[in-house]
Amino acid sequence: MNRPPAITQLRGTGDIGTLTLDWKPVSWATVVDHYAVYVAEPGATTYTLLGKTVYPHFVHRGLGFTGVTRSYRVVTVDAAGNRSQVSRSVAAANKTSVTISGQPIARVGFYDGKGSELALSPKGYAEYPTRFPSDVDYTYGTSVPSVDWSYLFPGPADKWAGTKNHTVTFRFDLTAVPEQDLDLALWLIDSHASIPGSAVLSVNGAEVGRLAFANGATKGSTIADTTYPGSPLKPSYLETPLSKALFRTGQNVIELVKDEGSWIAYDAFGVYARK
Ligand SMILES: [Ca+2]
Repeated sequence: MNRPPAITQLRGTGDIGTLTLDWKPVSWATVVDHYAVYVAEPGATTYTLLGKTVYPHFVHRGLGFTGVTRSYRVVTVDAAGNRSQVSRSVAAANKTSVTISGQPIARVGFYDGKGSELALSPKGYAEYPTRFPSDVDYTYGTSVPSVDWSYLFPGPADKWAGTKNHTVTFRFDLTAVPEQDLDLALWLIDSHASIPGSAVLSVNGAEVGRLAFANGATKGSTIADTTYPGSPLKPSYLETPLSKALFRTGQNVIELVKDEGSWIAYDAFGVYARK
């Protein structure tokens, strides 16, 4: 039997809920049927088959919100069914969410995989122009999620919201300038499948950057729950650091301007301090 070569340069990149594996594919001279990806849980010595792929790329999903280091390795299987030796194993962890590691400062909604606690949920988007004619302007502590924070954040591609840019403004107080950087946690239950677009993020009038949203399933405009078996929604988790230098004592303002693409559907939005 002629063994196909093992892959090289296996590496893992952790994100919230997922771990992405990439590797250098074997030479074109090998007719590959698939790569078999194996995982060992922490402390385990045995590897179990995680999945098969024809690409030099695999995403391990559903890993939760607390980082766990697992070991991965890959076997090349050629067209004749011959298996390579196992690749070198690599240890990699999914990321821990700031909603686990941090201390909440100001939040809208619960980080629970549902949008049902927010205004107009689960399918009242057509009322957005009349309920939010000047978009969402939310003050933490006095505004109410089920009344003042729309479950959908429309973009310029949405005719039902006027085919224009939209802004969400989030106001919260700090009793002191933070000693460490803060983190923004923007979780979505879903987004548009092909044009989720992006938004410009500003803090206290200073532009910080552009947040790009992951492709969803275009179902979150009428369904609020990602947590039941078979839910068609595709949630995503966006967490980004915010420099402590951006903040001040008293009222602070975070603004998102959706100037690209279609809507996103919120799970929760919040600012976290580091412990
Ligand atoms: Ca929620």
